[in-house]
Amino acid sequence: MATPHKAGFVALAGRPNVGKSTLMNALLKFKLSIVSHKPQTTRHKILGILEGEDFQACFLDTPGLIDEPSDGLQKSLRVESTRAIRDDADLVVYMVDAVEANPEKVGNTFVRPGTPVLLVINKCDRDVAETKLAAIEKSYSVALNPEKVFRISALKGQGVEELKAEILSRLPESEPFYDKGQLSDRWERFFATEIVREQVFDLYHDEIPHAVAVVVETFRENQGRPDDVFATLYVERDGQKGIIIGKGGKDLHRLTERSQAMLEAFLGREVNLELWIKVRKDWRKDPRSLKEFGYTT
Ligand SMILES: Nc1nc2c(ncn2[C@@H]2O[C@H](COP(=O)(O)OP(=O)(O)OP(=O)(O)O)[C@@H](O)[C@H]2O)c(=O)[nH]1
Ligand SMILES: [Mg+2]
Repeated sequence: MATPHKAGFVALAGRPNVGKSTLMNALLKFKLSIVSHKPQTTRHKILGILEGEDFQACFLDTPGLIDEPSDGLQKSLRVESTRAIRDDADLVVYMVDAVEANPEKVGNTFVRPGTPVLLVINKCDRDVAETKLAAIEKSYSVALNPEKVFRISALKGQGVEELKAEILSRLPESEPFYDKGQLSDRWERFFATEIVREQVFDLYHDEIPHAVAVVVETFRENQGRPDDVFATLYVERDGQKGIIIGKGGKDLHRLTERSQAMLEAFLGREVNLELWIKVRKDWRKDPRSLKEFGYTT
C-alpha cells in the first residue's frame, strides 16, 4: 500500500532577528525570504513550500514578535505573526538567538496550548557558553513545553537537516494544500518589493529601512527586451527622501543597480528597474496608508 500523503503548516516563530527567514531559506534551499542584520525585516507572513512525492511542508516565515508594538505597522506585524502561530500552525518551530536571548525574559510566544513545538536555539556557530545555552533551554522549555530541542546554525546549515527530518516526520496525514510544484502563494510583484526592501536594509541605516514601504506600480513582461518594473519607495519625511537619493542621486543609483541585479537573479531574466521616492508623512501610523501599501490592518 502507498504511504499516505502528509501535509501541514509549520510556523517559524520568535523574536526579531533570531534567524527565522534564514532558516526558511535553508530549509527550502532557495532564497525566498529577505534577510538583514537589522531587526524587523520581515513584515508579512510568507509561505514557502517544501515538497516531495508524499509530503508538502508549508513553512510560514513570520515577522518577529515584539512585546509592545509602537505604531500601526508594528501592530500589523504582530497580527501577521500571531495568526500564523496561533491559527494556521500544525507545528511551531520556535526560534531563539543563542547570543541575544535573555533566559529570564521569554515574553509572550503566542503558541496555542496543544500545538506541538520544536524549540530551536539558533546561531550556535557563535561562541556561547554552555551555561547560557542550558539556561535558555531551561526557561524556554518551561514556557513552551517543546517536543524536542535543537541547537543549530541556520546560517552555516549546521543541524538543519536533522531539524528538517523531525519536522517532516511530524506532518499530519493530509492531502496537499497547494498545487504540486508551487513554491509560494505570492507572486513576482511581491518578491520584487521585498528584494528592493532588502537592499534598503543593506544600504541605509538607523530609521531609514524601517521608514520605507515599497509599492510596485508596474510589472510588465516585454517580448524581446527586459521586463519593466517600476516601483515607488514611500518614506515618512522629506529628510529621508534626501538621504535615499544621496548626493547627485548616487545612492539611489546604487540602490537601483543592486536591486535590479538581485531581481534579475531571482526571476532568471533581465529587468529594467526604476525607483521613485515619495513622502507619505508618518505612514506607519496611518491605517489608510498601511492598507494601501499592502499591510494587514
Ligand atoms: N552567526 C549567525 N548568524 C545568523 C544565523 N542565522 C541568521 N543569522 C543572521 O541573523 C540576522 C537576522 O537574520 P534573519 O533571518 O533576517 O532574522 P529574522 O528572524 O527573520 O528577523 P526579522 O524578520 O527581523 O524578525 C542576519 O544577519 C543573519 O545573517 C546563524 O545561524 N548564525
Ligand atoms: Mg525575517
